[in-house]
Amino acid sequence: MTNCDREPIHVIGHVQPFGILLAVSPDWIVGHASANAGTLMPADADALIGQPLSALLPAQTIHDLRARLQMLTHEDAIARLFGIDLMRDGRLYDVSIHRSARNYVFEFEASVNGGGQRVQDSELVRSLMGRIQRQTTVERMAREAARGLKALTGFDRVMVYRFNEDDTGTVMAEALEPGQAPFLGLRYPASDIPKQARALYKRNLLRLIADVNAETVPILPTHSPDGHALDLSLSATRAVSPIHLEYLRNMEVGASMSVSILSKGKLWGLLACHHREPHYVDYETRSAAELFAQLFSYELTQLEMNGELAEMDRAREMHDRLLAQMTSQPDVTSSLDTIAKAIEEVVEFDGIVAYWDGQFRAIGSTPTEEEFLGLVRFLNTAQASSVFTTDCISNRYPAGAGFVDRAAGLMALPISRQPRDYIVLFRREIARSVSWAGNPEKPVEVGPNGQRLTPRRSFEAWQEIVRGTSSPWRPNERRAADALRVTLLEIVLKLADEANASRK
Ligand code: BLA
Repeated sequence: MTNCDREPIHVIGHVQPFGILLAVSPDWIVGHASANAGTLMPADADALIGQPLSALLPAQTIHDLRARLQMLTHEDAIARLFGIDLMRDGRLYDVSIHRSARNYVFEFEASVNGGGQRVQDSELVRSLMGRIQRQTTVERMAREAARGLKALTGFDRVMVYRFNEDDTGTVMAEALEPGQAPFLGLRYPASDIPKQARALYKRNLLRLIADVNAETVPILPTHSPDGHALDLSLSATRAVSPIHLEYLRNMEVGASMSVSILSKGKLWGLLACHHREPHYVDYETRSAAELFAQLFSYELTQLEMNGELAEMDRAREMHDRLLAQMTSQPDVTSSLDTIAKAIEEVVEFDGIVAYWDGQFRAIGSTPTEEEFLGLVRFLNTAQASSVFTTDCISNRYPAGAGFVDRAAGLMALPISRQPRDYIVLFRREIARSVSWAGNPEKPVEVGPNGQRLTPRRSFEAWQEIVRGTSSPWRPNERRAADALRVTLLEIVLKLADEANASRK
């Protein structure tokens, strides 16, 4: 765990100044109030604590709020009201309600459009979704989503930030104002969005930082009488980590918003928005942005799944063909051409070796037989009962450096019961160039918060040339190889049986 992973963001004890927060017990006694509560109600925050909410708000308001609690049907549910006259004095507010432990938490924001924005917003979301649905690649879909969210929320810059397998992230699409320097294609270290933040963003899908320089408002008291700080995980107006505010200031950003993109239960990425100046987006429009991101996530998942299904179909066809062709051949090494042609259709590779019963055969760019024998000893010790992949052989097997000019990555398919016989696919090195935002080797400095880590100051693109590495093996390619291994194992056993039978 890094310091960043320990930064307590869900019990931060403050809201942003655009929000007013009240937390009440199950019997509606005020337990916490943000220090600015006096701007809404006729008493200061201190004086509200311990009072029944019914003594503080008009009866009709209490009735309206109570009715909304029925919408809190599951643990992470959030109920919303737009443009309601809380004090019956003509001032309209948007309201967010959720449960936090045993409390009900109410958050109020002065309403900009008095509830009238919703129809316009939903009309816009509908037409934006039409454009998204027409796209046939994830990249194009992401570009439409960035443009769409920019139109909906008015941010200067909207990015689609996609998490890689190692939790680093890449800006894969971007919509900008003229004259802004693009971040498109830049990669950011995993620590920029620490673990607990990524976990939180799966539960609470949108966060707005309306002004990175605004003074935040404390929630009173900091701890309830039973010693707990109020859990703000689902809050709409939560203040954010000072570390992250420093990061945004370093980036010369005045306001930030991000909306989660979930796919198959995972945090796939974020729609990340920046503004050079402070930028408040009202709760109605934020709710529309959240809906837009949910619909986009759904379309994205569908598109990705369709691609996977098509690939699985091809893998199945390849199998059937292989099975038919190989049963007429005497052994694995002599059918290597057939095998290579079949695999080629589902997995990309530059070289292939069959090693069976002590016989070596190679096609394309591979290690020599001598080099391969060393590698087999290593593979035998690796978890050789299933498909084994690496995109950097020399990381796992140092002697691999000796043939890096021919093979940098491998996928090994063990094809006998004992780890001894293999089909191994090789990929050549690609000197990949990764553009990091700032030097990733120096992600941190000591900052105003003492010895804690602070984000790196420079966001100048920093090129890292990755050597000795092949392109990564995709999960789909692994799946196809796994299925193929089972087929090959079947064929191999059958061939061995036949050989035995003819010897008798
Ligand atoms: C949160 N970091 C975030 C968030 C983003 C990023 C999008 C979500 C909050 C928001 O919407 O602003 C990072 N923003 C990015 C990236 C881009 C961008 C990568 O626009 C790329 C274009 N951050 C650090 C380090 C630490 C850190 C070293 O760089 C830790 C010390 C912390 N980032 C950090 C924390 C949060 C965060 C604690 C959570 C903020 C919160 O929700 O309270």
